[in-house]
Amino acid sequence: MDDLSTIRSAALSAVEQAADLAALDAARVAALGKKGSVTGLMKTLGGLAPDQRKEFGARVNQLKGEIEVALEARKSALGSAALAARLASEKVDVSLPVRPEGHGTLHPIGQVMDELGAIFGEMGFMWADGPDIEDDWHNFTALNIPPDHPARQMQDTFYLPPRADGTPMVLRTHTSPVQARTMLDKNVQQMLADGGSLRVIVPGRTFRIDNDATHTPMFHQVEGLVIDRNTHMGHLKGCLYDFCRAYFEVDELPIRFRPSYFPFTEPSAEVDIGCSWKGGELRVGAGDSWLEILGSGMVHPNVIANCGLDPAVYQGFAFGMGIDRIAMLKYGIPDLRSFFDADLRWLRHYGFSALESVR
Ligand code: 2NL
Repeated sequence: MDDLSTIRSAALSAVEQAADLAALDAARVAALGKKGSVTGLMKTLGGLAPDQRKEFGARVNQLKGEIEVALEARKSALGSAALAARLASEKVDVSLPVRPEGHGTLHPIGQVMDELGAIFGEMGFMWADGPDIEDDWHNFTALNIPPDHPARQMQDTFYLPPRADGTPMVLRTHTSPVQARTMLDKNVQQMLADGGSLRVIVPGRTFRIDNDATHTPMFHQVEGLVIDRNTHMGHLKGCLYDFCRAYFEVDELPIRFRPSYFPFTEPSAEVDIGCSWKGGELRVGAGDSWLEILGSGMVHPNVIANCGLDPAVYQGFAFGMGIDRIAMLKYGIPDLRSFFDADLRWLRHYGFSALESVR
């Protein structure tokens, strides 16, 4: 039938020539839509004799199928063309040099904290954090510092308004309250009861009322604690020898232990490393001078008991040092106060690239 073949070629050429998806949809509506040419042919079927209807109906249906296949094919061809055009126009030149964006550096204190985490981490210590604002029990009493101890005086400690229940609050004067909280932790106590040992370091901010060339009201400390049933002074010495050699990167580092006093350890010892001041410049690991690095000792039985452990069963050692101080010594930073000036020129000089970090 002429009518059918005219409609066929018009519909198929409209599909073939559609330049975009909108034109393609217009071609679909023109053939198969409610008022479309093929739909119009369908509508004439009702007026035909039954045998003609069957034969013509089959041909119209076939045409409808043919147009649908052509629509699909054109649609996917238009899609690939659009993608190819986008790929061509959105080309990225990867050979262009990067823009000179500024990038930050790590503050020496953060760098040293990372180093401490790496060195003690290899020795099996975990890292613990705790609050800067402490109650007076965790900061002093638990650590065997009695109420009349000079460390508690207003001149040394920042006192805060008490809690609603009257508990006196302070800015922590050392990180020891975090070790106390760790020993009091029920999971840690279970782990010890099961025969394990506790090894923890606590790097963090600490606060004292002090402000001169060698003291800032906020400073940084790292303390370490080991608790089990057998740890003794020999382990303390071995651990601190290994730490000093790893941190200062000197294999033959002279180290000496001097008797000392801390309320929370008994016996207590301060640790010095050998150094020289030849030509006014500090060299660690050689020479005839000594430099005090850290304080240490066997944990006082009162501290063990205050932290919920039986001092007849458990013992251990602890140590503490100033992070700012060991950072100055290792990286030759002359003035403590410059750490906290937030001066970009200083940071560009003493800061560390994130890629140099030990993490
Ligand atoms: C120093 C000395 C030290 C500790 C800190 C400690 C903590 C607990 C129990 C026992 Cl929970 N001791 N800490 C022990 C000895 C020395 O620090 O000169 N710090 C800057």
